[in-house]
Order: sequence, then structure tokens, then C-alpha cells
Amino acid sequence: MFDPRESLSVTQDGDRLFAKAQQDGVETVWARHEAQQPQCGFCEMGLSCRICIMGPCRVDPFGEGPQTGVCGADADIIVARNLCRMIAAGAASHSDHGRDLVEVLAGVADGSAIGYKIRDEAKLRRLAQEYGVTTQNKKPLTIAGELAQAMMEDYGMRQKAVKMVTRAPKKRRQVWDKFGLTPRGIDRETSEMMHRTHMGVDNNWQSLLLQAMRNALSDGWGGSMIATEVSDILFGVPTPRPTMVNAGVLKADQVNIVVHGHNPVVSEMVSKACLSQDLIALAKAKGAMGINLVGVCCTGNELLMRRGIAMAGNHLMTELILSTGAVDMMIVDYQCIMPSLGKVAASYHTRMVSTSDKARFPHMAHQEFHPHNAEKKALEVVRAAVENYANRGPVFIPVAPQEAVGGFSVEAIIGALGGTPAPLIDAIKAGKIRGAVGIVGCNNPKIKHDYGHVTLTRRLIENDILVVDTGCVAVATAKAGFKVPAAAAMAGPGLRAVCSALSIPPVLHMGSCVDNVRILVLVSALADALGVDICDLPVAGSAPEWYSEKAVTIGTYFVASGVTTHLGPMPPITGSMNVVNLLTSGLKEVVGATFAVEPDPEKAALFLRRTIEGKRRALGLDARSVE
Ligand code: SF4
Ligand code: MSK
Repeated sequence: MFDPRESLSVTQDGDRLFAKAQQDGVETVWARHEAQQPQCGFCEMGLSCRICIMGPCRVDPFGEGPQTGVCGADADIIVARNLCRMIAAGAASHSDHGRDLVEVLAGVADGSAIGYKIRDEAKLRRLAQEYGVTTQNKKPLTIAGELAQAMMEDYGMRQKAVKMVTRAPKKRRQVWDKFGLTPRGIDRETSEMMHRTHMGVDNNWQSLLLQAMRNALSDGWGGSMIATEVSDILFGVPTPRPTMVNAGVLKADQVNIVVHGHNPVVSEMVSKACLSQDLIALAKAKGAMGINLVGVCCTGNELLMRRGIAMAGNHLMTELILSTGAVDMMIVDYQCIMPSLGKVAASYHTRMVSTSDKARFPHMAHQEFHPHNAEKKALEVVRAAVENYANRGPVFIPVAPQEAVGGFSVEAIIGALGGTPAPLIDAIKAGKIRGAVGIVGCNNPKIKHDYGHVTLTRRLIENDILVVDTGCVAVATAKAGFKVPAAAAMAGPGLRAVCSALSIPPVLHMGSCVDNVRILVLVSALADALGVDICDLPVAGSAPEWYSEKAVTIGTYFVASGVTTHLGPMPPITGSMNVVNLLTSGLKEVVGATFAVEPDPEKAALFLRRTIEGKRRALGLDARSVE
């Protein structure tokens, strides 16, 4: 239960800014979570249904009240349908983000996306070849136009399979073909998922969940993969570069602009505008030393990965950052932006600006960014932020910033290994590195802020398990100091030796939420090099503090790709033991991987270590017992 005197975060800036917000009378996510208690038990178990207007309905978990909804749907059907709709929403979110990138690519090709350009021509050509677009004797813009058209086809239903499933190992594709899981079109799978969960369509909980996996795969190997790859073409492939993290990245003597959301289409233009000499001169004329752009959440991760731009915080820090009083403007696009932010900002001088035609928020000014006007709009909003500097009241920046290194794209990791995954495989075979875990996802007020991320990561690296992370986890572990090469000292002896030899941290920042696909590409490269399927590798996934529908979709495409995945918070499925059993054990027979739920990160670390050691044993490698 919420107690304002208690520490709500493992981070110093989190706790100090929470106290400041309390002092300023600002209502935060923790207070609203407390006000919701007790949360609905039927909903927590997935046993309530409001799909049609004969309802809403609920099934009594104790067997005394109704056991079906008005239409006759039982607990298995209702729980499965609810989960399937979460997965469809997550897939739609990432994939629509990907579509926005493809539209910018098409706009670059026809000249309508002013200020955007092809930054990585080699990657453009590689992708074009993968999509069957001929590149010989063609100009980059011609290739870009044709590639954008080919990618748009992936969204429709004219394909047998989305193009980039061919990146998965052959054995994995055979599994998908055998069980009808190969995703056909990105929009098609989401649309079919919504259709099948309409009243009176698919009333078999197993076939519903299989379609949910196909839908999630259409995101992981389709929409999200397109988002990442096209972002690399337009904004550059990330490479390791130093940065700073935590609320200390805000500067008392500079104009502070925070970008929040997910889509680099907006934040890249804002970052360009912040370099305008005219605007920097204006900032100086207003008494500031310059313009300081920082990020939160995933659009921050996009900038951090490619430009080394500093990161102020993750999901649960987004309200607290405003309580520094130092943010002159927060610019948002979409996803994970709490509708409370405008109200929080109203307690300070902060100006809030929404930019997407598909995402509006209370108490925010709306300045719509489109590919044709984003460059101009960015200059306008940054100017408004600079003008707002004069309105600042007292500022409280609670900590000094922490150093970190981000930018570990697959290309960068393979580059650090000398151009081939062989050294990583050799280290795994020799047992120096036991395996790897991809830790992903959010914060959730049900869990002490960043406790799950930091505890789990610490235990894994101590036991020679390489951690790669994305999204809000990546911010948590950077703040905890795991993302500098010197953090190798916190790792077990084997991992420490490898990291020290390569001068890399034991926890590699692989990007934003859509960038989880980089993990899929990396594990595919490892599986191919070893001649095995992904499910045979000593790897696992984890989302210790997840909250969003997108995170369920990511977990589902990890599992469907053969990666056993741990979840911290329990998804709303406990109303059906059939669904629970399928997800936590039955799927092993289908895709060679399952979900596991464990809120305690200490126990989760043991589970993940056992999983990895078990995979090692099955591969004929040395295996440790985990007590
Ligand atoms: Fe009730 Fe069935 Fe309608 Fe759901 S679909 S609200 S269970 S009648
Ligand atoms: S921002 S989906 S809270 S990771 Fe990608 Fe963070 Fe989760 Fe949003």
C-alpha cells in the first residue's frame, strides 16, 4: 500500500523528486494507484468481459455465481479473448509507429519530407535487396521509394509471409509453418485478431492464443522490425557513444527541452532545431547558457542510441522530472505518455506540446508535426521553449548525472567482436559467458520503481550472464551504473574478462521498445552460427516491471520465437487455469519456449539462471547447478 513517507524508488532522483512533488502538492501516478485500491479482482483475473452490449459480464472464480457470460462464453474463452486483444493492441501500436517511418521514407524519396534524408545508404541498399528491390544503377532516392512501397505491402494481405521472417533461422520458420504461426500481413494479423475476438467468432481458447502468437510475430518480425530498420536508414545505425543519465542531466542555467514518446520522426527534428545558431543566440539573449535537449522513455532512447543525447528518466520519472521546475518545454509524440502530464506541468512554468495527429492530451498545446512541416514546426516549438525560460521559478535538480554508454545495435556488437559473432560464441562455449538475457519493458507503480530491473540485472551479471536491454529497463540500469565499461567489475569473473578485453559494459543498451527486434536479429545470428534453433540457445527474456499492452506483445513474440520469457507482474489470466497452463508449460511443445511469472527479481534471477544452465546442458556444454 502507498505510504508517502516510504521510498518508492531505488533511485535517489526518484525519491527526492517524489518528495518535491509531494511538497508542491502535485498528484502522481502512485497516489492515483493508491486511490484505485482495491482494483477489480475480476479484471485482474481476466474474468470480466465488455466485448458486447449484452454484457458487461463476469465469471465467478469461486464457482458460486455465473460461470458464463450472457452469450455463453466461459472463463477460458473470456480470459483468452482479453489477452488476445491486449496483444493485438500492442502489435498495432508498434506497427503503426513503423508505418509512420515508412511514410517518411516514401516522403524522402518524393521530396515531400522536408529536412529528412537517407543517412545510411549501405543499409538502404541491404534492406532493398532483402525486399527484392533491385539496386544496380539506381539512385538512393529511387531505391528508397521502391523499398517504401515494398514495405507497405508487408502491412497488407498480398504476401504469404512478411518479408523479414526470412531472417529467422530455418528451423524456427519450420516451427511457425507447422503450427500456422507464420505472419502474413502486419495489419492483417491484427485485424484478424480483433475479428476472431468479436462475439460469436473464434470460441476456442487454444486457436485464439495461436492467432495471438501469429499477431505478435507480425509485430516482432514485421512492424517493429520495419520501424527499427527504417529509423536506421533515416537517422543512422547506432554505434557506441557516451552519454549521461538521470534527472541530473537537466541544467539549471540552460533552456531544458524534454522529448517524450517513441517516434524519432519528431525527436530527430527537435534535436536538429536545438542546434540552430539563431535559437542558441536567442537563448543566450534570454540569459541562458544554451539549449539542453534531453529525453525520457523511448524517443529518448532513440536519440541516446544515435546521438548520445542525455536521458532524464524512464516511465515512472516522467511526472517527477517536471517537478524539478527546470523543464521549459516537454514535447510528446505517442505511447506511454500519461494523460496526467499536462496537469502536473501546470504546477510549474513548463509548456507542454503534443505533436501527433493521433495523440492528443489534456492541458497541452497541439502543434501537429507531419513529414512536410516537421523541420519548420520543430524550429517554432524550440523557439517557444526558449521564450519560456524567462518564466522559470525555483529549480531543484536533485542529483549529479551518471555516465553511461549506449548505441549497441547488432551491427555495433558484431563490430565490437571483430566483425563476426564467433568470439561471443566461443566465450559461451567456453563457459566464460553462461548465456544472455534480454531485459525489456516498463515501470509499474505496483513495483518499487526500478527495483526489479536493477536487482535482476545485478544478479545476472554477477553470474556471468550478459544482459542486453531496451526501453525503460535500459534507463534504469544506466542510472544504476551498469552501462560503463568499468561496470565489468560488478560482473562474474568470466563476463568481467570478456567485457574488459572488449572495453564494453556487461549490460548493453540495444535501444527503444521497437528495437527489441535487434535482440531477435542477434539471437538468430547466434543460432545460425551454432546451427541450432533459437529455442536451443542459452538465452532468455524478461520484463520485470512491465505495464503496457506493447510489452505483452513483445513477450509473446519472444516466446513464439523460442525465447523463454519471465514476466514480473502477473498478466490478467489467472481466471483460466487452461490458459495459464498453456502459456507456462504447454507452449513448450509448440514453440520450445514458455512464459514464467515471478514478481520477486531475486527468484526470477534463479529461474533465468536455471533456464540458461539447462540449455547449456542440452547443447552438451558445461552446466552449473543453481541453488
Ligand atoms: Fe458478455 Fe459474451 Fe458480450 Fe462478453 S461477448 S460482454 S461475455 S455477452
Ligand atoms: S517507453 S512501453 S513504458 S518500456 Fe517504450 Fe517504457 Fe514500456 Fe513505454
